[in-house]
Amino acid sequence: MNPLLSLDSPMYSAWLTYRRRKSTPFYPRFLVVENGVGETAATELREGLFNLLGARPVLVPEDPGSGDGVVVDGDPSASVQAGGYRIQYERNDGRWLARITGHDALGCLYGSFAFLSQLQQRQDLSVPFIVEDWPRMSLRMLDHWDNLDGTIERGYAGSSIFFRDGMIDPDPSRLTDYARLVASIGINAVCINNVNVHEPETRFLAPPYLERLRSVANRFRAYGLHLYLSVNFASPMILGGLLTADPLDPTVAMWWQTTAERVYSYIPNFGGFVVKADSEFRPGPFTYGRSHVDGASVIANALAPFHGTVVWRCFVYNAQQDWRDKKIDRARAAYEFFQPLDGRFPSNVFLQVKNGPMDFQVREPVSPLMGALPKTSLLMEVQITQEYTGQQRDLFYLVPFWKEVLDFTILGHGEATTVGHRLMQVGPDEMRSGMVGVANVGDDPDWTGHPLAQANLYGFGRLAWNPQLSEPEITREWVARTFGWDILVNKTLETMLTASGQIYEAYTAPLGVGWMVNPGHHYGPNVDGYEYSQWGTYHYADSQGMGVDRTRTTGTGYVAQYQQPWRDIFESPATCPESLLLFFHHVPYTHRLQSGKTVIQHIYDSHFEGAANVDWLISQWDLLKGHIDIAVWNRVFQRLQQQRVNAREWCDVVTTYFWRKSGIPDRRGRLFY
Ligand code: GCV
Repeated sequence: MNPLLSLDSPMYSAWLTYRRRKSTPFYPRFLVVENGVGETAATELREGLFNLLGARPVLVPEDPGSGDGVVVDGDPSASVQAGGYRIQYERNDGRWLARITGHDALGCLYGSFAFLSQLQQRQDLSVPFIVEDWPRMSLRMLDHWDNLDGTIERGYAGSSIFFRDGMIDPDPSRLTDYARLVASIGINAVCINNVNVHEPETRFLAPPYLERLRSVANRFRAYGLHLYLSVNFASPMILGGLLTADPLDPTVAMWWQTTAERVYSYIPNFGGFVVKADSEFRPGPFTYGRSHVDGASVIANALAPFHGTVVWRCFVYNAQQDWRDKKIDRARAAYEFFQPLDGRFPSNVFLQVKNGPMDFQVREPVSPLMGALPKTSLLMEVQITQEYTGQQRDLFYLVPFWKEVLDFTILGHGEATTVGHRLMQVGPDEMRSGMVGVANVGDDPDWTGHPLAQANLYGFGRLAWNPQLSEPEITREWVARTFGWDILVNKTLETMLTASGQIYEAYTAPLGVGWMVNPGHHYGPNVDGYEYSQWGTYHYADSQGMGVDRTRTTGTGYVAQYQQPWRDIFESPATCPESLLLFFHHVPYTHRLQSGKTVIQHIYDSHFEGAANVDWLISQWDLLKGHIDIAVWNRVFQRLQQQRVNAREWCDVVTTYFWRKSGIPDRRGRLFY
């Protein structure tokens, strides 16, 4: 836990910070919660209304007919979608009534949170209004890469909130606070353990652990969250003592069935299993000459009687590549493995595809698999935790980047659509879809290590709820809900967040080249850190030029995985978006960009500008001193100071590297080393 923020940090309540409104025409005296709505909605409303309006309404069985009040009830016709709701705010005979009608109990809870959020955002209560909303994606999931010892793979906000030193659920009240936080943005599933399932977590499927996991699931249930677990494909051997994990072996199938029965006997609303198989040295069906369909099916069939789901990851590639062999291209791998399997998975299997073909680099094209699995339930995986985007020390607001992916055009059933629409799709044979975010949460008092990184968690939930929400809308909401109403704070923070990703990109990875990071922990610049490695992660910089030729004509052929028009657009350096130029093309340093600058001059300029813009971020933050809680202000200030040092290091290393490599001087004569 980070000692710099105390536990009563205002950032602990995050966007559920309910500040007292100065004035309100609405003073609810009663609250009616119809049968079946659930206690959670009632508790949230009573506490929320008290904090926001100073009124703690009395719970009554029906509208007493006088005084302001809130009525919550369930009515499936209120929204066509599960989890949907309608909020109606009306004035009758001089009294105010807010009616929250959920499609179901979950809709009532989401509607209650939405109502409180409107009050928080100072919705004008003097005019009656009706709002209807519903979750557009069926699965809205957070994945935690947490281990039983409390460590978090790629975690930058302290230790696990789910595990500590071998213990499950070490801090129940924190878990409840987590559940309400993420439910309030519409998350409905949480996988609490690392997809790299080591020996200790493999044992989660055994009774003593299931007993403890049940308490986590119960806490989650009150907030409509389904518990998922990552499982080890070799569990039948490690846990079951079998001699094989071959998915076509009947004893293996039996083992998964018995295990599923056991899990559901402890946790009846259990969500399902997440599986990383045949990826980065994890066991999988390839060991037995079987396919991913075989592997996923044996587990899916065991879960099916309980309506459980398998989330099968497509992050599969050759992690022992010879860097000398320029024909292999890691970017091609996921498509090559999974596109031919479209339509062959059982209906309770989701394929989980990372947003780009590599691995959450600052800039990657959209994975071509997004448009290539029309007959499969599809989840898009994004990384909220900032492994390659500043590790919650540097500021990087991810929503604009995710929006670009969600708005990317693909072909769906022969018609142009967007990735966002594809993920909203509910198709034949119970086909479903959604988004998964690798969580950025730990036990730091502000949850995310960098207070402003909360915006990424919030933004993920909002986009999984509705990918059509705009970036400014989401940003405005988050800032207002978290920091309240102060024009200076709102405007300044919105500007800082919106600019932050481009600033980071400018001082780190030029024109779509990735992987120039220190190996292992992935923080800080190391241009050749992954250049001569086994991981398939190269930029091929030499004295003449740089970038990876992925074209059909002269390169690795990766471009051919895209549907038109992208296949042609990416194929030529003349039409390829410049932000991805070096991802798709190997070009000379003297190649001219649309700006008229050469690639090398662009590298020099963007790095110096990016580093200078961190000073601009600091100057913006300075404006907010006295307008934001001082502990939070100090914490962000300290992070920004660190970012200034990091950006300078990035700038100096990258510019000096390419100057030495190319021998081409900077037109502006800046200092290299
Ligand atoms: C959990 C990247 C990360 C790994 C992560 C892996 C994955 O390679 O560096 O830490 O493993 O992605 O998504 O499985």
